[in-house]
Amino acid sequence: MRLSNYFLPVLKETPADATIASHRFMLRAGMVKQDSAGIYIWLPLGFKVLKKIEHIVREEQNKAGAVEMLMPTIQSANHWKETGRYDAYGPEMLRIKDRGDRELLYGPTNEDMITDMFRSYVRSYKDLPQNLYHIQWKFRDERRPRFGVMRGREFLMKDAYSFDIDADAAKLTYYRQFVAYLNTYARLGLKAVPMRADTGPIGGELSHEFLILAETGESEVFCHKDLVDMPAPGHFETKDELEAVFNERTSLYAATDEKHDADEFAKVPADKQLSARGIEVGHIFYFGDKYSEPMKAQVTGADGKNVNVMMGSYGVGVSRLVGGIIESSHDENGIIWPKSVAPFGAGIINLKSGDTEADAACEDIYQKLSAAGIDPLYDDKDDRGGQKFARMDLIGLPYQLVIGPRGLKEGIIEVKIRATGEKKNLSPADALNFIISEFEGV
Ligand code: 5CA
Repeated sequence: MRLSNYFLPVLKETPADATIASHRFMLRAGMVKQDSAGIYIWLPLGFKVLKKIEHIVREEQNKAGAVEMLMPTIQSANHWKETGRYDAYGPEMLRIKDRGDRELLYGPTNEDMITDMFRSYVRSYKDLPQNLYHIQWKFRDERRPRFGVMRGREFLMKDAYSFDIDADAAKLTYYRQFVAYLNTYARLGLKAVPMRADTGPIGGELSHEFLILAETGESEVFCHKDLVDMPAPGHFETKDELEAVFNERTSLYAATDEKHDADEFAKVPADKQLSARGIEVGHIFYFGDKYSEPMKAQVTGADGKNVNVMMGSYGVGVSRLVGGIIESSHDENGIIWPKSVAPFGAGIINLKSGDTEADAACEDIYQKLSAAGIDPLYDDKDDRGGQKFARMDLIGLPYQLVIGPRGLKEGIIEVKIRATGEKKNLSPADALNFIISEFEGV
């Protein structure tokens, strides 16, 4: 992409109401624009990152055996009346009436709708297990939308819903999602810690929130320090393997404030006790027949008797993750994208647009990086060098190639690694190879 063709409305000034780094940088880097409280326009740069996160979440869901579908944003109130949640959900739910005075709502979550869908097709234990997910916009009329996309009113969520024959089978599904979540966050460059959590309006007894530690996080958390740096588990299939990962990660203390047990926490060695703040980037639930019982979502078991299907749901805050990743990866100059979600792989800065040699060298490397699938952003604009550097640091692409007439005379261009600030003077061919090799396996 050539910057002269792109839409990147970078702001010089920090917007006054943006109090945390991710919010500030998302506004300044032209990633989002607030349209009304908690509702954002996703500008091209922000949209690109959102789609990359979505893609990784999708791949890991598919690997874990979940099947993608799409439910509508607007739901009939009838499903919610049947489960008793229409009244229970409260003012966070945006209630709508159509022209025929029928009650509708903008979905804050989809348990009720999917349980209704499921019961109309599935009859037998032979059709189980099933785990269906979608990646869809939600609306919650939050009392205090804040921190930009972190606590929005309209936000993008991946939500999966599982159906099993009994509690044991459902717990295995829960473990499988638990492991998939650990792998997902690791691919996003995050250290997310699963913690015992309150189930709130979704319900059930068993649930884990996945939190990334950040001073600006909204949740208060307590955990064993060793959980923070545990590597991604990798992919597993068997019950024993999945259960082993689950047990390993849950044997150490980790809880959000609502589930915190000071006596249990005191048993953690003092030098391993971590009390911190965190950003909730996902939440998984096992709630058995909370929805299948009132909705009579039953299948016939092997013994010929009808039983309620046992369910769980599994949410990832896709749009919140854009802010969460920035919160955990930035410096005073701007964002530092992990390679896996960077909106462009590398930025090319032409220090003298209009100079025949500089233009030709930039153009050549731009073509070659594009052909190699690096998806570069070429700053071909006619701005001052300082302005180009600041803009490139702000938008946080992992690599910068700085190309100007002076270096070219010596046969070199400068490669800057955004995360460390390290600079290398390389021939254009070596610079190209270096960047391509850095993206191997990403
Ligand atoms: N149906 C269940 C799981 S599929 C559910 O709705 N869970 S949830 O309420 O915990 O939301 C799932 C994830 O969505 C949260 O972990 C959080 O990362 C994200 N999320 C929730 N509310 C907001 C919000 N107002 N703005 C941005 N992200 C949000």
